[in-house]
Amino acid sequence: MSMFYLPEKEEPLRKVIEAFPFPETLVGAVRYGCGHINDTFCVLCQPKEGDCVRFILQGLSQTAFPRQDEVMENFERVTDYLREQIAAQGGDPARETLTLLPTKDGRRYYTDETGKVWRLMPFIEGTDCFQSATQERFAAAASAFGRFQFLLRDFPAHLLHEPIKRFHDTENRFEKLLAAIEADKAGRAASVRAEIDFALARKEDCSAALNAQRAGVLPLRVTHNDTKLNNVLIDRETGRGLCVIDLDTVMPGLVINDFGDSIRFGANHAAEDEKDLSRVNFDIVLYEIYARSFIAGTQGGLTQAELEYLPWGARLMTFECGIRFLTDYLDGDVYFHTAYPDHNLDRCRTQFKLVRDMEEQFDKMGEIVHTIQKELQAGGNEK
Ligand code: ADP
Ligand code: GN1
Ligand code: MG
Repeated sequence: MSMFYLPEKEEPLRKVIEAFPFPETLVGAVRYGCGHINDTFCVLCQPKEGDCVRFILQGLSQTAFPRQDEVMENFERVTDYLREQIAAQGGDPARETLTLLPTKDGRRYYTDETGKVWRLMPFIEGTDCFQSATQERFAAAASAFGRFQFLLRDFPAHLLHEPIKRFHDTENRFEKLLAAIEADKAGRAASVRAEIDFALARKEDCSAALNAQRAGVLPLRVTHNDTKLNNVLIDRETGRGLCVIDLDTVMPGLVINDFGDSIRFGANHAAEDEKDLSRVNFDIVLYEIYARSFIAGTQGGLTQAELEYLPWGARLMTFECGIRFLTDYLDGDVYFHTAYPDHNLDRCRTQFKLVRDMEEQFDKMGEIVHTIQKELQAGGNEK
């Protein structure tokens, strides 16, 4: 590893890299991607013959995932299952789902001296990962996440751990916000009164989906739970949503949340941390495009109640994410990666702006789902 390039601040990674049997000459490793949770690196190797090969080396966040063994057990079970399903559908499992590459001593991942898990995966080449939507990209992501739901429809949910308890329990997220306001660990509460008031005024909303779940109206399914546009790799050649990644939160959940989290992140033209809120606007055209491809991608897998609640999924995931950013801001930025002191606050503000927009257009959001449903039924009857 003498000529190997590693930025000085990443020196601890050297030991991790040594745990894996990389082919031939290691060229370098650099931080990669825009995830807010894990430590992701791209490792470059030069084999004796042919082009350089890239790998993704990822260390799991110990803050987000206290039970790292459970995350990895889920990861393996889900990807093993997906590999079979993809092959059965005539797809290419090596490109359409993630694969773990073993350590030198034959383990499926490496655990460092702090207990942090590191996993190595082939870099899925010929794909792009986008931070903002166009109509084409958004439709591609929607089909991929809809298909993901379809492929996992019969996955035995009891085999899955719940790596983050109450992950999309919006009522509990609200309680955590109240606790963070009360504790005011970073001394920031007084400066974000407007954001706190915005959240407090929406306490009742937090129960909209949970009440329906408790009443047996919305079923639990195996869901992804983190369906941002940058958690799907899009095939550069075909433009298709090829591979759903970031599988650490796959667990039983509500399908409306998978729909909603995608809308939260993608159905607008500004970044999640845009400072100029006049640029942050919920785009109902993108919403419609996503809804059409997502519903089609599930291949008739959604119940009538799930379809009815899709708009709530969007509104709730956006609100919940806003209160999570606000909570982390009040806690002193301990959960999400941040690049500057007010980063979580800027993110919270974009989410709350989008919530306001969605509230204004809520009826229209429901009508759009109805229209799509009719279209798909008519299309189905024609066949
Ligand atoms: P986080 O939980 O921090 O968001 P992700 O698993 O989403 O971590 O990975 C971060 C980024 O790394 C992704 O957005 C994507 O750009 C890239 N990435 C992850 N796995 C792969 C892969 N197998 N091939 C290509 N790119 C990948
Ligand atoms: C995190 O890991 P990443 O960046 O794909 C977070 C999501 C949030 C999202 C906000 C495990 O997703 O829940 O919605 O940031 N993931 C976890 O951008 O907390
Ligand atoms: Mg991610």
